[in-house]
Amino acid sequence: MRLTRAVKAIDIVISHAQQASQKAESLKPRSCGDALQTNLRTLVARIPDIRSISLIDDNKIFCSSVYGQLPSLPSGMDNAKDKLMIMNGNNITPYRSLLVYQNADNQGSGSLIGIDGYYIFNTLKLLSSDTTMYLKVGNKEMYITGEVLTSSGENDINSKKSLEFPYSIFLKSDYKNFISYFLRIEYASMIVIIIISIFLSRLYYHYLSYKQTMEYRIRNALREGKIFPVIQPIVSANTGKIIGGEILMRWTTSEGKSIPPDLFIPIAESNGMIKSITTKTFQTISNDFMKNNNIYKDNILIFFNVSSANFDDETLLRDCNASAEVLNRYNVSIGLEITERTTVDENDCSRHIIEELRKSGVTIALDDFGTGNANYMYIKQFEPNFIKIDKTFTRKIDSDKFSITSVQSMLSLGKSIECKIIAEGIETESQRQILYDMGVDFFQGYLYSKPVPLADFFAKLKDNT
Ligand code: G
Ligand code: G
Ligand code: MN
Repeated sequence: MRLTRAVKAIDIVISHAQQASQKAESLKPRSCGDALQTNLRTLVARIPDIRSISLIDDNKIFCSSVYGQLPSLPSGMDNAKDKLMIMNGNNITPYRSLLVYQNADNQGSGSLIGIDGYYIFNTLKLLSSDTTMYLKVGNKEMYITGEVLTSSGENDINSKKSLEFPYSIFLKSDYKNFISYFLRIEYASMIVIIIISIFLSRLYYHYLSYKQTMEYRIRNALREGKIFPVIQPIVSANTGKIIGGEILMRWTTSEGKSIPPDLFIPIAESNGMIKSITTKTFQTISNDFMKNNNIYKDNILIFFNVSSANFDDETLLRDCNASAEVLNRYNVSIGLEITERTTVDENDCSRHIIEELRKSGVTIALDDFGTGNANYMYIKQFEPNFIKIDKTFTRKIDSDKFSITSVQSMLSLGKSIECKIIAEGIETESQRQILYDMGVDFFQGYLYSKPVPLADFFAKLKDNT
């Protein structure tokens, strides 16, 4: 762009010399007299940019606008039209560079026009601004300082050749110039780029540290189905028939390692991911029953574990209602297990949610009863349909007096508030017998089944006669 403008400007300067030579030659000079000299000087005065006009014949200067002694023909000139030559000053202007324009025919007659180098390098200087330009004619180069150098032979790539006259203009690709140009012109952009880079690297840093967090890992695992539900059947104490089951989460990493729920559920509760886990679980289970597509003769009760965080907003309510709509088609109903590990605060929000859940026909069980610190408070708050006896009591039921007393007290509490009792963690026939004799309504434990994939549960339900 700047090169094009420079060539245009220099072309104009040289065209003035061309003009001068045409005018001088049209004077049809024969011999050099006062009249001719005056005419030449008048042309020099009238035509811009030019410094001298000399007339040549037989390759010799015979008349000139220059006062005094006739200048000698610069060496290297031959008969040619529109020929240019850069000179490091001559005897007319010893300290100033000069661009000489020559127009001569085969007999060596014509004219020689001197253009002051000042017009050339000043034009280049004006257009150069930050990167240096220079003019090249033959093997000579004229710089914006006015300096004339013989070409080293290595030229910068960025150049433009004049189409009218035999010269080119080069743009000096000077590293230092480029940096200073960039800093000066692109100063604001640099600041913006630096700020954006800092911002992006901070963002990336946060992203990297976020990737280390459990929140990220849980979110990813949920999306990839690495956190998935299994179900443990719950059976009737009287008939041994499956009446439903408890949904329990499992996490198997890509490397095949399993992360126990005792580890990731409390973390998910503290970072809020538990809500996403709950939502995903309801969706998965509904889909599984839909795929199974079996309408059960006896109602099946599916328990989902929920945490106090699930009572913060209406997500749980929406999840339950959406799932109930699907599950009810198959004669399956929803139960929620409320753990005592973290307490659900009694406030307007939780009260409202519990009330609405009840209206939607959701069954409520108090989980891990007697192990936390909310048991009797929860009775009033949730008016549960079930109390689940924790496996710590079951484990010692045939040896520990305290466990027997605790279970007895839970049974009598259950009777008085019309609440059914489920005993968890039944592993042996002896435990089953004792708890059965005491009056427990339902059993859950390894004696019947470990938590199993939903498909296995559906198969068990088929044989459930
Ligand atoms: O069977 P298991 O060892 O997986 O259960 C460990 C604990 O994790 C249990 O106390 C159970 O209540 C809890 N848990 C399992 N799945 C869920 C779930 O989906 N939500 C909540 N809140 N707790 C769960
Ligand atoms: O806390 P919650 O009751 O929701 O969790 C039930 C837990 O008990 C699950 O981790 C489940 O795997 C485990 N569990 C279920 N049946 C048995 C059992 O018979 N013995 C033992 N030790 N654990 C059991
Ligand atoms: Mn439970």
